[in-house]
Amino acid sequence: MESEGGDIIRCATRRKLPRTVCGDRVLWVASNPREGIITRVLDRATTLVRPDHNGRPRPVAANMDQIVVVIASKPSFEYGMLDRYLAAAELIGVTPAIVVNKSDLLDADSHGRLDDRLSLYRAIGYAVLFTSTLSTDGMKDLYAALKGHTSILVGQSGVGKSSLVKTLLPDLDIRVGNLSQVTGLGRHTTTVATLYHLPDGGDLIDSPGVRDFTLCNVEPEQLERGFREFAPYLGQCRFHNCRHVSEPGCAVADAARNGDIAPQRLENYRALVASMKAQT
Ligand SMILES: Nc1nc2c(ncn2[C@@H]2O[C@H](COP(=O)(O)OP(=O)(O)OP(=O)(O)O)[C@@H](O)[C@H]2O)c(=O)[nH]1
Ligand SMILES: [Mg+2]
Ligand SMILES: [Zn+2]
Repeated sequence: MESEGGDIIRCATRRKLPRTVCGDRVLWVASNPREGIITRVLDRATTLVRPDHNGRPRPVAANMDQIVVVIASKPSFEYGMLDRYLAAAELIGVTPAIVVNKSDLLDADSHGRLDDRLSLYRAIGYAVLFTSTLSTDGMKDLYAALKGHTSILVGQSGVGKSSLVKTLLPDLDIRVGNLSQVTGLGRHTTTVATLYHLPDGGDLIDSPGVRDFTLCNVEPEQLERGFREFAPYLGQCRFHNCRHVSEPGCAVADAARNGDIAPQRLENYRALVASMKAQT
């Protein structure tokens, strides 16, 4: 736990309190020098939740106002996970941004193609940044986007989240996923979410990578609000409970046909609805 003065204090938690997560704000009392007891966990403005190994919802971090979905330029990304993260961000009321890391691995052609595949996100107002921790391309823009915010970096394992933090905060001893040259073992994959302060204000949370990200605590009927460009059409469908899957008179489907919504996004939305139905 970090005090207001910036001291790190080892704290026990009073029983019956909810489990604290990275980014939580707490009340505490000192018990010994440099030791304390957490007496209360303050209400969380926002919480990012994802399923644990057993599929139970588990908060990862709290109180962020920006979710930065990191994808790697190679291997090529899939729309599915990106859209699930974006929907999660929208549903918890947090601004998402998209970072394509490892841009150094792209030649001009593949850079252009990837940029095209992501242009549909720019069109709906999401920031899309290309970064490289090797060439440091785009790092200034990323820093500018993070400054003054509490952001969490999320995405698959190995896309370079910890490397981005390390590049932004070179004085910290942050371990990244280099294989040991000698043994080939000991990949430093991040195991817990950790919050770092940015020098000019704002915080950055590094989170453990996931193979996949699924939405927790979201009902199929809420999902439409996770796709921000659907908003103008919601309530305009023939059926008030239209799920925008195959119903006649669907305003969202019409918008996709007219090119006002990217057909790819509607496809991703429908795939997500189908996968949620399959679960229940
Ligand atoms: N070519 C290239 N490699 C990079 C870049 N950034 C990170 N890497 C490499 O990608 C590998 C994984 O980096 P990490 O920063 O540990 O990835 P991570 O997203 O934190 O992974 P987890 O902690 O497992 O979620 C390391 O070998 C890095 O050296 C980049 O911009 N370009
Ligand atoms: Mg990491
Ligand atoms: Zn509809």
